[in-house]
Amino acid sequence: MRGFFDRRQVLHAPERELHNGGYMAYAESPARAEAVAAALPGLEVPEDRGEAPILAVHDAAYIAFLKRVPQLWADAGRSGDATGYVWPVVGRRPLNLSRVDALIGQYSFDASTPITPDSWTSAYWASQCALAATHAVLAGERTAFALCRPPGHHAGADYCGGYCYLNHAAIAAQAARDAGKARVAILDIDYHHGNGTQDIFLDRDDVFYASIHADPATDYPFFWGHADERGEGAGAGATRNLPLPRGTDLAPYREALACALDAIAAFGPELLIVSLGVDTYAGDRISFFGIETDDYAVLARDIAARGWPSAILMEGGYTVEAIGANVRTFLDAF
Ligand code: Q9C
Ligand code: ZN
Repeated sequence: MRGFFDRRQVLHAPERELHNGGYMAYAESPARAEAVAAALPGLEVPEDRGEAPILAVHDAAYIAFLKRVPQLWADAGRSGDATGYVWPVVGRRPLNLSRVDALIGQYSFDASTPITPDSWTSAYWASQCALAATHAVLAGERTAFALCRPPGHHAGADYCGGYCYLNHAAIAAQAARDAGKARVAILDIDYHHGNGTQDIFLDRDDVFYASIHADPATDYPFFWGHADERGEGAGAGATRNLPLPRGTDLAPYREALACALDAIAAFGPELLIVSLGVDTYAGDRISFFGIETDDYAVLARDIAARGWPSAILMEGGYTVEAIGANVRTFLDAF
């Protein structure tokens, strides 16, 4: 299987994150990508397709913000990573604010995406990997892999959050639509609900979004991913959420996966994008499912058996010692 990765994706290295009331070392580390790359010999450097496919999903003002924040942060006399502390949830209305702290509040939804001088560069190349894998599949490969890092599924059209700055799965799906594929499905099997991906396609009927994740009643991102979120307007019925309790292991996970795959089959996609998070792993540092390394082969075969041309994009997975084996096991079986 062809796979894509660019060395510039490890430049982004925030120092710390707010976690359960204190700071801890940033879990979404460059070492994650290094470990996956070490387990997958032969990854290719993606072609540079420019910003146009990114701007087909993300607002131009948000992209300008990502590029500009490090300079604004320095101009304000700050050191360290740019992080916000005010989010306009209450009484939100359009304002033309320019202070960096206000802009971070406007363009993010949580404190998990510090912005460093390298964040844009690393996220940009992660998107290029997703595009390279997608175009490989559009050109006739049955499957291709993109080592996207930083990940993407929590990022919306005009916001970052949850370690995500650019939504690579959405960018890939939109590129496939623009290349003439009428119906694209995204299957999100990261431990966390992909609120950004859902938000981007919520009111559309051309991109189906199905997600299996920890119940947001107990787990991040809390406010999205509940079973009653099924799409809006033209997109009514084109979103499917399958929340599962903490402690879920292979057997119940496979039942949910069969439901998601049946829903995707009823939609009839011409291309499948898999948002692959291996933070469902039993030993994950920040998550609470019970999927073992060998189980990833079972899940991969369940998905591959449906026969859809598939681009597989990396999302989460935070136990660096296991992430390579988990991804490799999934891809080998696929
Ligand atoms: N105390 C992905 O797996 N931090 N994002 C939560 C909980 C954010 C996970 C802190 C977790 C985001 C792509
Ligand atoms: Zn996750």
